[in-house]
Amino acid sequence: MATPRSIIKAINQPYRLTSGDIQAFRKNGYIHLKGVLSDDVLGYYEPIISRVTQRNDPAAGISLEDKDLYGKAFIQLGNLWRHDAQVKELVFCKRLARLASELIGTSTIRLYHDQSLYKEPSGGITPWHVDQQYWPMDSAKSVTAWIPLQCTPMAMGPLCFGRSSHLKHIARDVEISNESERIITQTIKKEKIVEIQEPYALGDVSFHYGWTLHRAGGNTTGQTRKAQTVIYMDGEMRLKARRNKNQENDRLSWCGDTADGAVIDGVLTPILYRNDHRDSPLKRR
Ligand SMILES: O=C(O)CCC(=O)C(=O)O
Repeated sequence: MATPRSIIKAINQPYRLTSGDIQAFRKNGYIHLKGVLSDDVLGYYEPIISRVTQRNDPAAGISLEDKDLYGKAFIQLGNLWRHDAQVKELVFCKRLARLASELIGTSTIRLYHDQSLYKEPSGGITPWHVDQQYWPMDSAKSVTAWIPLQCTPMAMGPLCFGRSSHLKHIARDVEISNESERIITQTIKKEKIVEIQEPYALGDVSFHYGWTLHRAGGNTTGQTRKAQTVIYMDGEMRLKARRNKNQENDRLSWCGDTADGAVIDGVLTPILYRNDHRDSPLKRR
């Protein structure tokens, strides 16, 4: 069945940022925006994303106790847009891609990949980490949209950000692990970085830079914490020499046959938004 036109319209119309929003994002390394997606939009896409995640769960059949730290943190499925045409509508939508473009200040925005992150009931913490440790990108112009698919109280493990930590070069070579949790927890105390963790209402979406420190608490509720993410990068992002095995894995997964130093411009990383400057971003919603 085709997606209702009202839904397609809603996910492609602009969300108006203020200049204060953009400044706050660049200073703090993250922004938590209210009312980005309507109840109708989430009510429509949540069951589709959940079905795709369930059907393709790479760890299906393994109980929570038998999973490693990463597996306890969440069920993770990448590039749902390749599995389902309707999920593709949301992942490719202009409302989110435009926000990404305005926040990081690029004239074009490219998809890096999307993923669902489902924290099961009693699911563990997501340890402190930086995303760009995993990404072979030659600039900091990357941003993740974190889209909870239900309202997410503190007990479910919403994202927590280290304010302005993207400017500090902390733990950039440490992959997500018990060690990243330990090292970053200590450094945050030492550097007096403020931790911001807030509940998300339905429709709230946050954006964080690839170098922003973040984590999530465990899910102490009896309900799965469902989140979809879309990772965007500058349309001109180039492939850099890999610093670790994670970046090499990501190159193989997402970067096709891009040569070192070239723009990451493959079939998996299309341009999603071009800012044609006809419509100023800095108007009130
Ligand atoms: O959903 C989570 O618990 C972690 C998400 C995350 O680290 C990210 O989207 O970058």
